[in-house]
Amino acid sequence: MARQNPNIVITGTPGVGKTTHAEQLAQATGFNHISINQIVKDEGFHEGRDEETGSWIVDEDRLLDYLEALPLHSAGGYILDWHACDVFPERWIDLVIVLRCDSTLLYDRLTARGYKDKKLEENMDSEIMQVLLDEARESYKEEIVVELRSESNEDVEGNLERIERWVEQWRRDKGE
Ligand code: DAT
Repeated sequence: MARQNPNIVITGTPGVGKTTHAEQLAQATGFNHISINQIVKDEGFHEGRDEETGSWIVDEDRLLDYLEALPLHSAGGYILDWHACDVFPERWIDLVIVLRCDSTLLYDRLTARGYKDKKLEENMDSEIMQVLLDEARESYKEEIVVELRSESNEDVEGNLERIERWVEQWRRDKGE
């Protein structure tokens, strides 16, 4: 049976605004917000932390088994929030939002979070080189990948309105 609600990936470099968007979108739509980082930590789907960057070394097989057991592909209505998006099977996903942010702003957000040295440098490079946008475009059909700016509160508001309209349209298209 086709799902009743779409599944949306919100991706982008750490600090770009994924959690901010995902939480507000979940509230507005009633969809389930899945913070992949949180699940990886809570469920122990990792093999410890990378010594240099402090990032989790994720056990993707166990993570995918966990997601597979959710009514994600049958019922839909999930918001998947993670800095990586190429692990989710294409058939699960209806929309991929890639958030982008000016590098000076991102620098301030990441230093405020206590990032420094290699971790800070890697994430700055990733944003400047649009690594996650390219990854999204390589992993999903071009027409479902949308790049949105996330620099101000007004951006968040506008983005949410746009995504909510998209969800309504998706439902209308399904109902036809
Ligand atoms: P992520 O989940 O991508 O790591 P976040 O949602 O935790 O990012 O945001 C990081 C910080 O930046 C947080 O203090 C909120 C702020 N922020 C993010 N997007 C913003 C925006 N569009 N306008 C203003 N502040 C924003």
